[in-house]
Amino acid sequence: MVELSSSARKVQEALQARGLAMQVVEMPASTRTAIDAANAVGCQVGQIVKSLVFKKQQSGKALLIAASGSNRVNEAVVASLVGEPIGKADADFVRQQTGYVIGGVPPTGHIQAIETLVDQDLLQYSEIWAAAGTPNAVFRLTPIDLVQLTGGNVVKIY
Ligand code: 5CA
Repeated sequence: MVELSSSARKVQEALQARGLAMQVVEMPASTRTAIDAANAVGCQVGQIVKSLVFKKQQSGKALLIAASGSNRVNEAVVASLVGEPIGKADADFVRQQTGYVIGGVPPTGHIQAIETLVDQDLLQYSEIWAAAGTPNAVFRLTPIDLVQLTGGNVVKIY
């Protein structure tokens, strides 16, 4: 078994710590974007979980949206769900809040707990794939696993 890089290992350990058997895999090809990840894994783009970090504009807190790879977040819709405007986070904020770089941000295993919303469109699939710490690491899970792992509310994001 090939050893995982340190960021991917952190995600694997976070899953293990929760008693979950999911396996982080490092792919030979890039999984930096949802399209890359779908090509690398051989699934539909919609089955890729994008872990998108936003900043709540009043509280300054991070909000993670676990979105289907084929969807775009409507910031106005989400703002009304969370009760304040949201804006896209910059790369530094993402790193500081999650502990991971853009393109590898996982939906769980962050350096601190982050309020999360889960895109309801992910629930139509029997299996989905999420980033696992680096731009070529992913793990397979079910939508129910995602909801449990993140503690996120399942919502319509557009
Ligand atoms: N590994 C893949 C699939 S699991 C992945 O992480 N996809 S992603 O969509 O969650 O992450 C890439 C996202 O990061 C892009 O959709 C985009 O919203 C965001 N992003 C890319 N570049 C920047 C940037 N410079 N600043 C802020 N956000 C960015």
